[in-house]
Amino acid sequence: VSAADELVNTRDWERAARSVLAPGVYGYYAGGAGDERTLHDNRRAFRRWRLRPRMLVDVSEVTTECTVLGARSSMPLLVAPTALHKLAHPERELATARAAARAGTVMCLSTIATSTPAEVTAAAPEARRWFQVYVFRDRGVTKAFVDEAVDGGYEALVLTVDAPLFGHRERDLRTGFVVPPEMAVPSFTAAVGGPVAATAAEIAEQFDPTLSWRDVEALATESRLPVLVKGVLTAEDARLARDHGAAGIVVSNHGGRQLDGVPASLDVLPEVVEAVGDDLEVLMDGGVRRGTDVLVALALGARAVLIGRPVLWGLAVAGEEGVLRVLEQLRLELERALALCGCPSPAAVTAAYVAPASRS
Ligand code: FNR
Ligand code: LAC
Repeated sequence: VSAADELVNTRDWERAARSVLAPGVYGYYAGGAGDERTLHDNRRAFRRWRLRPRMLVDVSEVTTECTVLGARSSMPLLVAPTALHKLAHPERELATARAAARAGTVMCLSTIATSTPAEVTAAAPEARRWFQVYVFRDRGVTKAFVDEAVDGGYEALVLTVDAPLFGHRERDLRTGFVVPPEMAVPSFTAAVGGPVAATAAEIAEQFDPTLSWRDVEALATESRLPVLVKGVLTAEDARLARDHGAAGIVVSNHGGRQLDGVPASLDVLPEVVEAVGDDLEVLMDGGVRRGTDVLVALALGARAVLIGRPVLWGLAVAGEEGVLRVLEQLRLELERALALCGCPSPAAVTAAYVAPASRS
């Protein structure tokens, strides 16, 4: 796609993706729950902070490299689990995983993927891969997918805890969005016993709403992989996650798609870091669209951030190359922001590099 040359930031990629995607698919990807207040607040939260750069620091060598769950990543920005990549591009999650591998960062595969964990392993064996877990009412289906991820060398499980059912997504109601029956969603097909056209809400009906903290412990014990609990928004739940054996937490409101009216992820990050930041790794996602956003999240105590929608925009516009370009543009933005702040690496970023914006 030659027009991709003009796409210089995530906003450009979103505009381009909107023009190539069917309205129902764009609405499913872009939308949030209810009045989309939380969706918008995720972005606005970053504007409530200002950077405090330091001068005359040697930044002749700046790196964005960092350590996440004990292993190297090219940057503290990872690919969040998002469903149904085939709606964006025929090469689906395989393209996304290859791009993440080339960018040197972690790809988190969704349970609601249009590829199996083993297919993604085969497509991008060199990628650092995590598997996001939705626990189905049929626990056997979940066990089979987790086993496949363990066998395929996935390094961690990301247990999403904010979706016993899906939020009220009005864009999907307006467009009548359904997952086409010919689009294979292996986990869902296994759970319902055959291919069917389903709304997002109908997919979530297969999730087990009895899930509890004991399941966090069981998942860690049975898989022997580190478990990250995704969707924590309070210090109380962060402590519970730690006490039930989590290796990390993803502070997240699911990109504003679940309970409208909860705070922006960035706004609760400090509370979670204060509660458990010394004990486990705290990650965040929601509204990260700029290298400077990554820097602010690091300053507030995040080990790394994840991005959801921008990856889908890159995938929709230009497949693997599109995802790679989105990731690389953000990496370069972060590198520049670090240099201009006088931070030679992500590890150098502390709370001293940000201050609340004065009200204007
Ligand atoms: C998601 N998200 C998500 N999370 C998850 O744990 N499992 C999933 O299958 C999905 N699917 C999904 C689909 C789509 C279209 C979106 C936009 C999001 C949530 C995702 O992991 C992440 O929390 C947010 O996307 C982060 O916000 P941004 O970066 O999109 O603002
Ligand atoms: C969503 C799911 C699949 O947010 O987590 O649509």
